[in-house]
Amino acid sequence: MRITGIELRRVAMPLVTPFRTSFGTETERDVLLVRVVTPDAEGWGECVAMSDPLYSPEYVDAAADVLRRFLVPALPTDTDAHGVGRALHPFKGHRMAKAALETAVLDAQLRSGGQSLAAYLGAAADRVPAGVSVGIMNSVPELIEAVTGYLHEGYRRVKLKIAPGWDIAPTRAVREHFGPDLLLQVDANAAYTLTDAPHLAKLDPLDLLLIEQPLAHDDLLQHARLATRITTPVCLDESIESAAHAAAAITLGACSIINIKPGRVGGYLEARRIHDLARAHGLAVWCGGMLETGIGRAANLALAALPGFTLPGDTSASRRYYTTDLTPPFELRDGHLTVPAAPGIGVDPIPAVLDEVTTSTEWITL
Ligand code: OSB
Ligand code: MG
Repeated sequence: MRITGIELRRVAMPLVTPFRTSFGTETERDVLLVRVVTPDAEGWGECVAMSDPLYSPEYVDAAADVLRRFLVPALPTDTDAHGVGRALHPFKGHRMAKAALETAVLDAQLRSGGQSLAAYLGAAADRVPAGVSVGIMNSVPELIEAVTGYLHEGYRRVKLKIAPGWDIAPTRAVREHFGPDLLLQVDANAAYTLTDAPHLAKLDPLDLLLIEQPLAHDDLLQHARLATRITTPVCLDESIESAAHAAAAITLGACSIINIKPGRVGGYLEARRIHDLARAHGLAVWCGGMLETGIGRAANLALAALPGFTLPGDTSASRRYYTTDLTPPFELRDGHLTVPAAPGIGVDPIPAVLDEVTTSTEWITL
Protein backbone atom coordinates (compact mmCIF):
# COMPACT_ATOMS: atom_id res chain seq x y z
CA MET A 1 0.00 0.00 0.00
CA ARG A 2 1.43 3.33 -1.08
CA ILE A 3 1.31 6.17 1.45
CA THR A 4 0.97 9.69 0.07
CA GLY A 5 1.35 11.56 3.32
CA ILE A 6 0.45 11.86 6.94
CA GLU A 7 -1.45 14.48 8.90
CA LEU A 8 -0.83 15.17 12.57
CA ARG A 9 -3.88 16.85 14.10
CA ARG A 10 -4.25 18.12 17.65
CA VAL A 11 -7.70 18.35 19.17
CA ALA A 12 -8.84 19.73 22.54
CA MET A 13 -11.75 17.81 24.04
CA PRO A 14 -13.35 19.14 27.24
CA LEU A 15 -14.23 16.39 29.72
CA VAL A 16 -17.78 16.22 31.11
CA THR A 17 -16.32 16.15 34.61
CA PRO A 18 -12.74 16.34 35.95
CA PHE A 19 -11.03 12.93 36.13
CA ARG A 20 -8.79 12.53 39.18
CA THR A 21 -6.24 9.74 39.66
CA SER A 22 -3.30 9.18 42.02
CA PHE A 23 -1.12 11.04 39.49
CA GLY A 24 -3.24 14.09 38.64
CA THR A 25 -6.51 15.66 37.54
CA GLU A 26 -7.60 16.01 33.92
CA THR A 27 -10.21 18.55 32.84
CA GLU A 28 -9.54 18.51 29.10
CA ARG A 29 -8.15 15.81 26.84
CA ASP A 30 -5.39 17.04 24.53
CA VAL A 31 -5.41 14.43 21.76
CA LEU A 32 -3.04 13.86 18.86
CA LEU A 33 -4.65 12.19 15.85
CA VAL A 34 -2.73 10.62 13.00
CA ARG A 35 -4.35 10.46 9.55
CA VAL A 36 -2.68 8.37 6.87
CA VAL A 37 -3.59 9.15 3.26
CA THR A 38 -3.26 6.53 0.51
CA PRO A 39 -4.68 6.54 -3.05
CA ASP A 40 -7.45 4.09 -1.98
CA ALA A 41 -8.34 5.03 1.58
CA GLU A 42 -7.55 7.13 4.62
CA GLY A 43 -6.75 5.69 8.03
CA TRP A 44 -6.99 7.10 11.55
CA GLY A 45 -4.98 6.50 14.69
CA GLU A 46 -5.43 8.15 18.09
CA CYS A 47 -2.33 8.73 20.18
CA VAL A 48 -3.16 8.04 23.85
CA ALA A 49 -0.27 10.04 25.32
CA MET A 50 -1.50 12.60 27.86
CA SER A 51 -0.43 16.23 28.07
CA ASP A 52 1.99 15.61 30.98
CA PRO A 53 4.35 12.64 31.54
CA LEU A 54 2.58 11.49 34.74
CA TYR A 55 1.00 8.18 33.74
CA SER A 56 4.07 7.20 31.68
CA PRO A 57 7.12 9.02 30.26
CA GLU A 58 5.26 9.87 27.05
CA TYR A 59 3.39 13.15 26.54
CA VAL A 60 1.59 14.69 23.57
CA ASP A 61 4.24 17.21 22.49
CA ALA A 62 6.91 14.51 22.63
CA ALA A 63 4.74 12.13 20.60
CA ALA A 64 4.20 14.78 17.91
CA ASP A 65 7.94 15.54 17.92
CA VAL A 66 9.11 11.94 17.59
CA LEU A 67 6.52 11.28 14.89
CA ARG A 68 7.55 14.23 12.71
CA ARG A 69 11.28 13.95 13.40
CA PHE A 70 11.87 10.17 13.31
CA LEU A 71 8.90 7.85 12.92
CA VAL A 72 7.11 9.24 9.87
CA PRO A 73 10.37 9.82 7.93
CA ALA A 74 11.36 6.18 8.60
CA LEU A 75 8.25 4.78 6.90
CA PRO A 76 8.69 3.04 3.57
CA THR A 77 6.34 4.69 1.02
CA ASP A 78 4.97 1.26 0.18
CA THR A 79 4.10 -0.65 3.33
CA ASP A 80 1.47 -2.22 5.62
CA ALA A 81 0.96 -2.39 9.39
CA HIS A 82 3.58 -5.12 9.90
CA GLY A 83 6.01 -3.10 7.78
CA VAL A 84 5.41 -0.10 10.04
CA GLY A 85 6.34 -2.21 13.07
CA ARG A 86 9.60 -3.28 11.43
CA ALA A 87 10.46 0.25 10.27
CA LEU A 88 9.87 1.72 13.75
CA HIS A 89 11.57 -1.07 15.70
CA PRO A 90 15.04 0.60 15.83
CA PHE A 91 13.60 3.60 17.72
CA LYS A 92 13.46 2.95 21.44
CA GLY A 93 10.31 3.58 23.44
CA HIS A 94 7.64 6.07 22.28
CA ARG A 95 5.17 3.24 22.03
CA MET A 96 2.10 5.50 22.12
CA ALA A 97 3.40 7.49 19.15
CA LYS A 98 4.25 4.28 17.28
CA ALA A 99 0.85 2.80 18.06
CA ALA A 100 -0.96 5.81 16.60
CA LEU A 101 0.99 5.59 13.35
CA GLU A 102 0.70 1.82 13.03
CA THR A 103 -3.04 1.97 13.74
CA ALA A 104 -3.61 4.65 11.12
CA VAL A 105 -1.78 2.54 8.52
CA LEU A 106 -3.67 -0.59 9.60
CA ASP A 107 -6.97 1.29 9.36
CA ALA A 108 -6.20 2.50 5.81
CA GLN A 109 -5.08 -1.00 4.81
CA LEU A 110 -8.24 -2.65 6.17
CA ARG A 111 -10.54 0.00 4.71
CA SER A 112 -9.09 -0.54 1.25
CA GLY A 113 -9.39 -4.32 1.70
CA GLY A 114 -12.94 -4.06 3.09
CA GLN A 115 -12.21 -5.88 6.37
CA SER A 116 -13.09 -4.73 9.88
CA LEU A 117 -10.37 -4.42 12.52
CA ALA A 118 -12.39 -6.81 14.70
CA ALA A 119 -12.41 -9.50 11.99
CA TYR A 120 -8.72 -8.90 11.25
CA LEU A 121 -7.74 -9.31 14.91
CA GLY A 122 -9.89 -12.42 15.37
CA ALA A 123 -12.85 -11.08 17.35
CA ALA A 124 -15.19 -13.67 18.79
CA ALA A 125 -18.05 -11.35 19.82
CA ASP A 126 -20.10 -8.56 18.30
CA ARG A 127 -20.61 -6.71 21.58
CA VAL A 128 -18.60 -6.36 24.78
CA PRO A 129 -19.67 -5.66 28.37
CA ALA A 130 -18.87 -2.14 29.50
CA GLY A 131 -16.98 -1.20 32.64
CA VAL A 132 -16.39 2.28 34.01
CA SER A 133 -13.37 3.85 35.69
CA VAL A 134 -14.43 6.15 38.53
CA GLY A 135 -12.05 8.92 39.57
CA ILE A 136 -11.07 10.00 43.07
CA MET A 137 -13.81 12.16 44.64
CA ASN A 138 -13.97 14.67 47.45
CA SER A 139 -16.18 12.53 49.68
CA VAL A 140 -17.65 9.05 50.03
CA PRO A 141 -21.27 10.26 49.49
CA GLU A 142 -20.14 11.90 46.23
CA LEU A 143 -18.54 8.60 45.18
CA ILE A 144 -21.66 6.57 46.03
CA GLU A 145 -23.75 9.00 44.01
CA ALA A 146 -21.42 8.74 41.00
CA VAL A 147 -21.37 4.92 41.11
CA THR A 148 -25.18 4.87 41.49
CA GLY A 149 -25.46 6.93 38.31
CA TYR A 150 -23.14 4.63 36.34
CA LEU A 151 -24.95 1.49 37.50
CA HIS A 152 -28.21 3.12 36.51
CA GLU A 153 -26.78 3.60 33.00
CA GLY A 154 -26.08 -0.12 32.90
CA TYR A 155 -22.32 -0.46 33.52
CA ARG A 156 -21.42 -4.07 34.33
CA ARG A 157 -18.25 -3.44 36.32
CA VAL A 158 -16.90 -0.59 38.41
CA LYS A 159 -13.26 0.37 38.87
CA LEU A 160 -12.37 2.83 41.62
CA LYS A 161 -9.24 4.91 41.39
CA ILE A 162 -7.36 4.74 44.70
CA ALA A 163 -4.41 6.56 46.29
CA PRO A 164 -3.00 6.77 49.82
CA GLY A 165 -5.73 8.50 51.85
CA TRP A 166 -8.48 7.37 49.43
CA ASP A 167 -8.42 3.61 49.39
CA ILE A 168 -9.82 1.20 52.01
CA ALA A 169 -12.69 3.34 53.33
CA PRO A 170 -14.22 4.41 49.98
CA THR A 171 -13.82 0.91 48.52
CA ARG A 172 -15.46 -0.67 51.59
CA ALA A 173 -18.26 1.92 51.42
CA VAL A 174 -18.98 1.03 47.78
CA ARG A 175 -18.91 -2.70 48.53
CA GLU A 176 -21.26 -2.29 51.51
CA HIS A 177 -23.63 0.04 49.68
CA PHE A 178 -23.99 -2.00 46.48
CA GLY A 179 -23.59 -5.51 47.89
CA PRO A 180 -21.62 -8.65 46.99
CA ASP A 181 -22.81 -8.98 43.37
CA LEU A 182 -21.17 -5.77 42.12
CA LEU A 183 -18.10 -6.52 39.99
CA LEU A 184 -15.64 -4.17 41.69
CA GLN A 185 -11.93 -3.49 41.27
CA VAL A 186 -9.42 -0.77 42.14
CA ASP A 187 -6.57 0.99 40.33
CA ALA A 188 -3.69 2.61 42.23
CA ASN A 189 -1.64 3.87 39.25
CA ALA A 190 1.60 2.94 41.00
CA ALA A 191 0.89 4.96 44.17
CA TYR A 192 2.18 2.41 46.75
CA THR A 193 5.35 0.57 47.72
CA LEU A 194 5.86 -2.95 49.03
CA THR A 195 5.95 -1.62 52.60
CA ASP A 196 2.23 -0.86 52.11
CA ALA A 197 1.44 -4.59 51.75
CA PRO A 198 -0.23 -4.86 55.20
CA HIS A 199 -2.36 -1.81 54.37
CA LEU A 200 -3.36 -3.15 50.93
CA ALA A 201 -4.25 -6.49 52.58
CA LYS A 202 -7.17 -4.63 54.19
CA LEU A 203 -8.78 -4.78 50.73
CA ASP A 204 -8.74 -8.60 50.86
CA PRO A 205 -12.15 -9.03 52.58
CA LEU A 206 -13.83 -6.75 50.00
CA ASP A 207 -13.89 -9.47 47.33
CA LEU A 208 -12.39 -7.35 44.55
CA LEU A 209 -11.84 -8.71 41.04
CA LEU A 210 -8.32 -7.28 41.14
CA ILE A 211 -6.01 -4.48 42.23
CA GLU A 212 -4.43 -2.73 39.25
CA GLN A 213 -0.82 -1.50 39.27
CA PRO A 214 -0.34 -1.02 43.02
CA LEU A 215 3.46 -0.47 42.78
CA ALA A 216 5.88 1.38 40.49
CA HIS A 217 5.94 0.50 36.80
CA ASP A 218 9.49 -0.89 37.02
CA ASP A 219 8.87 -3.02 40.14
CA LEU A 220 7.98 -6.42 38.62
CA LEU A 221 9.81 -8.32 41.34
CA GLN A 222 8.06 -6.43 44.11
CA HIS A 223 4.67 -7.00 42.49
CA ALA A 224 5.52 -10.72 42.63
CA ARG A 225 6.28 -10.37 46.35
CA LEU A 226 3.09 -8.39 46.94
CA ALA A 227 1.05 -11.08 45.16
CA THR A 228 2.10 -13.55 47.88
CA ARG A 229 1.06 -11.14 50.66
CA ILE A 230 -2.46 -10.17 49.58
CA THR A 231 -5.32 -12.32 48.30
CA THR A 232 -6.74 -9.74 45.87
CA PRO A 233 -5.44 -10.73 42.39
CA VAL A 234 -2.71 -8.38 41.13
CA CYS A 235 -3.28 -6.89 37.65
CA LEU A 236 -0.59 -4.92 35.80
CA ASP A 237 -1.14 -1.87 33.61
CA GLU A 238 1.88 0.54 33.50
CA SER A 239 4.42 -2.31 33.94
CA ILE A 240 3.46 -4.10 30.71
CA GLU A 241 4.85 -2.20 27.72
CA SER A 242 5.39 -5.22 25.46
CA ALA A 243 4.87 -8.96 25.06
CA ALA A 244 8.39 -9.38 26.50
CA HIS A 245 7.33 -7.57 29.68
CA ALA A 246 4.22 -9.73 29.85
CA ALA A 247 6.35 -12.87 29.53
CA ALA A 248 8.64 -11.68 32.34
CA ALA A 249 5.71 -10.73 34.57
CA ILE A 250 4.03 -14.11 34.05
CA THR A 251 7.27 -16.01 34.72
CA LEU A 252 7.89 -14.01 37.91
CA GLY A 253 4.32 -14.35 39.14
CA ALA A 254 4.06 -10.55 39.21
CA CYS A 255 0.43 -10.59 38.06
CA SER A 256 -2.43 -12.97 37.39
CA ILE A 257 -4.36 -10.54 35.15
CA ILE A 258 -3.21 -8.01 32.52
CA ASN A 259 -4.83 -4.73 31.48
CA ILE A 260 -4.02 -4.43 27.77
CA LYS A 261 -3.89 -0.91 26.34
CA PRO A 262 -2.84 -0.92 22.68
CA GLY A 263 -1.25 2.53 22.96
CA ARG A 264 0.91 1.58 25.93
CA VAL A 265 2.30 -1.51 24.15
CA GLY A 266 2.96 0.02 20.72
CA GLY A 267 -0.18 -0.97 18.84
CA TYR A 268 -2.89 -3.52 18.16
CA LEU A 269 -0.49 -6.14 16.77
CA GLU A 270 1.55 -6.19 20.00
CA ALA A 271 -1.68 -6.04 22.02
CA ARG A 272 -2.84 -9.19 20.27
CA ARG A 273 0.50 -10.91 20.99
CA ILE A 274 0.04 -10.15 24.70
CA HIS A 275 -3.52 -11.47 24.54
CA ASP A 276 -2.28 -14.70 22.93
CA LEU A 277 0.54 -15.12 25.45
CA ALA A 278 -1.71 -14.49 28.45
CA ARG A 279 -4.35 -16.85 27.09
CA ALA A 280 -1.78 -19.59 26.58
CA HIS A 281 -0.78 -19.18 30.24
CA GLY A 282 -4.35 -19.10 31.49
CA LEU A 283 -4.29 -15.43 32.55
CA ALA A 284 -7.33 -13.24 32.07
CA VAL A 285 -6.91 -9.96 30.18
CA TRP A 286 -9.16 -6.94 29.76
CA CYS A 287 -9.02 -3.84 27.62
CA GLY A 288 -7.94 -0.65 29.34
CA GLY A 289 -8.64 2.87 28.20
CA MET A 290 -6.98 6.28 28.06
CA LEU A 291 -10.03 8.57 27.82
CA GLU A 292 -10.16 7.91 24.08
CA THR A 293 -12.39 9.77 21.66
CA GLY A 294 -14.60 7.65 19.41
CA ILE A 295 -11.62 6.99 17.11
CA GLY A 296 -9.56 5.18 19.73
CA ARG A 297 -12.65 3.74 21.42
CA ALA A 298 -13.78 2.05 18.18
CA ALA A 299 -10.44 0.29 17.77
CA ASN A 300 -10.36 -0.76 21.44
CA LEU A 301 -13.78 -2.38 21.07
CA ALA A 302 -12.43 -4.54 18.22
CA LEU A 303 -9.60 -5.73 20.47
CA ALA A 304 -11.88 -6.26 23.47
CA ALA A 305 -13.94 -8.69 21.38
CA LEU A 306 -11.06 -11.23 21.24
CA PRO A 307 -11.77 -14.47 23.14
CA GLY A 308 -9.18 -13.97 25.90
CA PHE A 309 -10.78 -10.72 27.05
CA THR A 310 -12.76 -12.48 29.75
CA LEU A 311 -13.13 -9.52 32.13
CA PRO A 312 -15.11 -6.34 31.32
CA GLY A 313 -12.81 -3.51 30.26
CA ASP A 314 -12.68 0.26 30.72
CA THR A 315 -14.51 0.44 27.39
CA SER A 316 -17.24 2.85 28.40
CA ALA A 317 -19.73 4.93 26.41
CA SER A 318 -18.64 8.20 24.76
CA ARG A 319 -20.71 10.24 27.23
CA ARG A 320 -18.64 8.93 30.17
CA TYR A 321 -16.08 11.54 29.06
CA TYR A 322 -17.48 13.68 26.24
CA THR A 323 -20.71 15.56 25.63
CA THR A 324 -19.86 15.65 21.92
CA ASP A 325 -17.60 12.91 20.64
CA LEU A 326 -15.53 13.15 17.45
CA THR A 327 -17.51 10.25 15.98
CA PRO A 328 -21.16 9.25 16.31
CA PRO A 329 -21.31 8.44 20.04
CA PHE A 330 -20.82 4.94 21.43
CA GLU A 331 -23.82 4.16 23.60
CA LEU A 332 -24.60 1.46 26.13
CA ARG A 333 -27.19 -1.09 25.16
CA ASP A 334 -28.02 -3.46 27.95
CA GLY A 335 -24.65 -2.67 29.55
CA HIS A 336 -22.76 -3.51 26.37
CA LEU A 337 -21.10 -1.66 23.51
CA THR A 338 -21.42 -2.84 19.93
CA VAL A 339 -18.18 -3.76 18.19
CA PRO A 340 -17.91 -1.76 14.94
CA ALA A 341 -18.35 -4.03 11.93
CA ALA A 342 -17.56 -1.62 9.07
CA PRO A 343 -14.11 -1.79 7.39
CA GLY A 344 -11.07 -0.68 9.40
CA ILE A 345 -11.84 0.85 12.78
CA GLY A 346 -15.41 1.18 11.49
CA VAL A 347 -16.07 4.83 12.34
CA ASP A 348 -15.24 8.25 10.89
CA PRO A 349 -14.84 11.57 12.63
CA ILE A 350 -17.71 13.99 12.02
CA PRO A 351 -16.06 16.78 9.94
CA ALA A 352 -17.84 19.68 11.66
CA VAL A 353 -17.03 18.39 15.15
CA LEU A 354 -13.45 17.67 14.18
CA ASP A 355 -12.98 21.20 12.80
CA GLU A 356 -14.53 22.72 15.90
CA VAL A 357 -12.09 21.05 18.33
CA THR A 358 -8.95 21.11 16.18
CA THR A 359 -6.15 23.30 17.58
CA SER A 360 -3.50 22.57 14.93
CA THR A 361 -2.76 20.45 11.89
CA GLU A 362 0.46 19.54 10.18
CA TRP A 363 0.91 17.72 6.87
CA ILE A 364 3.96 15.55 6.20
CA THR A 365 4.49 14.38 2.61
CA LEU A 366 6.12 10.97 2.32
O1 OSB B 1 -4.68 3.66 34.72
O2 OSB B 1 -6.23 2.83 33.56
C1 OSB B 1 -5.58 3.81 33.90
C2 OSB B 1 -7.06 6.92 32.32
C3 OSB B 1 -5.92 7.61 31.97
C4 OSB B 1 -4.70 7.10 32.29
C5 OSB B 1 -4.61 5.86 32.95
C6 OSB B 1 -5.76 5.16 33.29
C7 OSB B 1 -7.01 5.72 33.00
C8 OSB B 1 -8.28 5.13 33.39
C9 OSB B 1 -9.51 5.46 32.61
O3 OSB B 1 -8.42 4.41 34.36
C10 OSB B 1 -9.73 4.52 31.50
C11 OSB B 1 -10.83 4.98 30.55
O4 OSB B 1 -11.98 4.98 30.96
O5 OSB B 1 -10.53 5.33 29.40
MG1 MG C 1 -4.62 1.62 35.17
